[in-house]
Amino acid sequence: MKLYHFPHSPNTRKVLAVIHYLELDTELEMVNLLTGEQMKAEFIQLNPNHKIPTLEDGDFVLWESNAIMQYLASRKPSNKLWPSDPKVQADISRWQCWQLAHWGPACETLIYERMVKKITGEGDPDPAEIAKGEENFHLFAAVLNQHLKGRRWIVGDNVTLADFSVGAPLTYTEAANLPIESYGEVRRWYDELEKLDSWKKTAPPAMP
Ligand SMILES: N[C@@H](CCC(=O)N[C@@H](CS)C(=O)NCC(=O)O)C(=O)O
Repeated sequence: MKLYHFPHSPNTRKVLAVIHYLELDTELEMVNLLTGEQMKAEFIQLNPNHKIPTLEDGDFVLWESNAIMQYLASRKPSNKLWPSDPKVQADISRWQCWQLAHWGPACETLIYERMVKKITGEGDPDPAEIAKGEENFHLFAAVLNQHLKGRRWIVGDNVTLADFSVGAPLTYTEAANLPIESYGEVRRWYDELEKLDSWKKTAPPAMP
């Protein structure tokens, strides 16, 4: 199996965390987003959305990070990241969908405005975008904070794909000044995630 990735991308990080946690034998090929390698014809043939992560397993090509995580986890039956109980899987899937639809975009707006624009020289943060990002961040952080009360992990008693998916955008809490200080449960849970070897090993290198 080969994973096309970019080490600074939160969507890459959640997939790499699964690979490390389950010790899956996977070849890694970097697609440098800063130099536009994702627009090369060979890559567009694999993923017409020109986005990483993208997985190649023989002639099966899969894109969308959360789908890749589920596919990889199902390669190792009876693991705790993606237990086989349909209700548990549905619950994990629910949080992965929530991340993709609501939580991720709220965080990404702030990450783009406050961090990515600086790196790519795209100018100052747009105050209207920051206001929108912060409003959405607070809306969804409150949902997550409430859910985490009395829970160590998002679903059940063990770390699962849900924690990797929802945790990934918080990689850039400090760099993008994500306002999590008033969400004590989110902070406590994310600190726990940061203690895992599979999370530590996938921390992005310093930005160029
Ligand atoms: N929904 C997709 C989003 C993937 C995504 O946005 N990838 C970004 C990096 S985090 C990317 O490759 N951007 C390059 C581009 O759009 O050209 C997923 O979860 O895999």
